[in-house]
Amino acid sequence: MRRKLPAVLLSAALAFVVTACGSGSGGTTTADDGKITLGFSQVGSESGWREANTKSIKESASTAGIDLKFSDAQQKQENQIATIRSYIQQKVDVIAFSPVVVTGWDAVLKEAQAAKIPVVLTDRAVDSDASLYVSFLGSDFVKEGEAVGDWVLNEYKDATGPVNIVQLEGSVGSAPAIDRKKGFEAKIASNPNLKVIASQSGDFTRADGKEVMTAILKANPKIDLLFAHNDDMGLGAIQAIEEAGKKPGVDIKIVTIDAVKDGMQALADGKINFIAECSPLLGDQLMEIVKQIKAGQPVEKRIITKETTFTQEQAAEALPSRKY
Ligand code: GZL
Repeated sequence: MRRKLPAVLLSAALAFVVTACGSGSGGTTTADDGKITLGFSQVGSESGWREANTKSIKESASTAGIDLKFSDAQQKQENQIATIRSYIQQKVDVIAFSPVVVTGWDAVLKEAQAAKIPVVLTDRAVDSDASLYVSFLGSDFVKEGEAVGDWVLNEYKDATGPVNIVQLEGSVGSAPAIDRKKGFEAKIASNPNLKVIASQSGDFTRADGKEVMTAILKANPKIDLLFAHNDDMGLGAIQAIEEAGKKPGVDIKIVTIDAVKDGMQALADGKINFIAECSPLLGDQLMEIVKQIKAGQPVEKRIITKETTFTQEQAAEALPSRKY
């Protein structure tokens, strides 16, 4: 005859089963309502690109029914590391972040792995071992630098003398700054007339772009071209160039990367000459990856976003339908 379990034991056993079933991969516990919890650490709010990226992440999480914990690190790696540690303590189901710089992530990624919480990199890469994260979702920054370099090679293919180039680099130590510089400089090396006479970080912000370009204009009377690693630094430099009494896009040609609305407007207005796109709309793809991870499905290690380039004519046509 089956002995009846006392009610208190039965309810305790039931509670354990429910809790166990509700647990995510490894030691995480999916929220009581079964919702996936994603902890996201964002670089900051330094540029129009970043604001569009944040909007994409938040809107896509809401649409996907994923419970998003979001933090803005104000471009400080120590803030990102502290936030990732707090997500580990909270036992979120998945951690995703856009690493402000390439180095210094091994320890915290190992802590997440020990806690059996999968990590997804978005937008920027790290130099940690690839076994420490599930996937990278973002752009190929070397290709973006090469696309700008190709335009410059063509623009000055008939130059008979030196073409003086200024480069405004992104945040020091960040993957986009390192790789855009690498792609651009390797591409223009084939024409010895193309000379980078000054190259300095403007930290991807409009204010720093203006400040650095103002100093470079004072020190260099003949500048033919500016390559800014993002639209925002290019827009800051435009202010500096105009305050120096020169015509941006004419006296000093300007090429940038991102293709956010303000950059595309300057391109259509003739103040910028060429932009290579870098899409910030990573939210939907990130939420798909998060759901695949929780469903135990395989995820590609490196997912590169599709991007294009814009001339002044193409910008005028594209502007009305741009999402960011
Ligand atoms: C690129 C992204 C860069 C943008 C900048 O994916 O990391 O950071 O190009 C942004 O506008 O600040």
